[in-house]
Amino acid sequence: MDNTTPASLLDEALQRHLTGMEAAAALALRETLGAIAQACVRIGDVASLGLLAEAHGMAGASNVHGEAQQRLDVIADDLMAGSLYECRHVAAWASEEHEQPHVSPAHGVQGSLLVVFDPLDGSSNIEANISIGTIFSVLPHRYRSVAPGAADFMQPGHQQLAAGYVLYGPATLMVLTCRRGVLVFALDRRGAAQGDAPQWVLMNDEVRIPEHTREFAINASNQRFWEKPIQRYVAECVAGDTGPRMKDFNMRWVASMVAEVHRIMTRGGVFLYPRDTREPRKPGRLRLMYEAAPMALLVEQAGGRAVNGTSELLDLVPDTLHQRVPVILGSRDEIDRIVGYHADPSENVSWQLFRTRSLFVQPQA
Ligand code: AFP
Repeated sequence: MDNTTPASLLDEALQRHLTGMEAAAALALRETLGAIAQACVRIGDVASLGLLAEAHGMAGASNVHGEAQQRLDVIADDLMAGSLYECRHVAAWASEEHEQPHVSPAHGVQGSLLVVFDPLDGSSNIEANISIGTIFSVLPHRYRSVAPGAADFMQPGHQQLAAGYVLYGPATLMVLTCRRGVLVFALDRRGAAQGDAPQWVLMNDEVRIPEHTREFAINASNQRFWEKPIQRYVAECVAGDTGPRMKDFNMRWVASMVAEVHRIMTRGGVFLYPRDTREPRKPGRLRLMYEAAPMALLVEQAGGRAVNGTSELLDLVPDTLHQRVPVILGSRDEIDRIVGYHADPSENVSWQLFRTRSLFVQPQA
């Protein structure tokens, strides 16, 4: 083991956690999650060095969405690909940074798993030294003996075998589900001075998202593009104890989905990146396969709910690898309410309220 390999605490915890699962399937999952975790330790190392490692700044290229790549996007993508390349269970992987999936040269036919990932979510926050993260999803490679193509990845989120994210914040945390609840690991680097490998230490194996909340997260600069049910929901939150909700709400927006979801995992809340009318061709901002679906599985496994407004995110069958979807997730009671508003968008739309109370417009005299 070199000094960047996380020690076996993660594997020991997963062995216990996966008790009862068929042995070969459990081994494949453990080793694959170990490979992902190892890549994330290295990504975290580079991210934490920032300017010192010349990891800040633009890479000078664009990704498949036409977004300018940061150097750290490219480094993180390479580190993840390198780790998956060596993992004997991974037949192919797909990333935000590439148009097409990569088939493992050595394991493409026999590997039992597919991995989809966003190597560095929230990368526009890098230079501001705000929390960023890696999001990953593990799917079955159902038709083994043939190397997988893009069509093999087109599986609805409820078929994910595991999903998770690593948050590179003040602490480096991995939040993981293998469909048996949600586990939180913290990366312990305290042995580094003695040359000990960093260790993923299990901190919590019963994450529950509170059903009730007074906190929501949305990019309010898009307000004029929102559809009626979202206009109504936010207007009612902003109206606080003088509106129909009869309680005050608090708003947060980090613009880093991993940080946003982690806050919800910790204390509840609602995260919305809804459908809007800006670009009708793009029904949402976030990507189904490596943002929405893995986060939806985590949230549901923690007792929350994740929808696109009308349907469960985990039921959506992707059309393309980089498909975008509206995302609304978090505390169950609030998501139930928002789905209700979508079911009958004309019901009780508080346009009166909205005219007098906007996010940034002061009430008119
Ligand atoms: P980047 O990785 O390009 O910074 O995108 C981050 C993200 O996909 C997600 O993490 C945020 O919730 C969302 O975009 C932020 O979007 P806005 O820029 O509209 O605030």
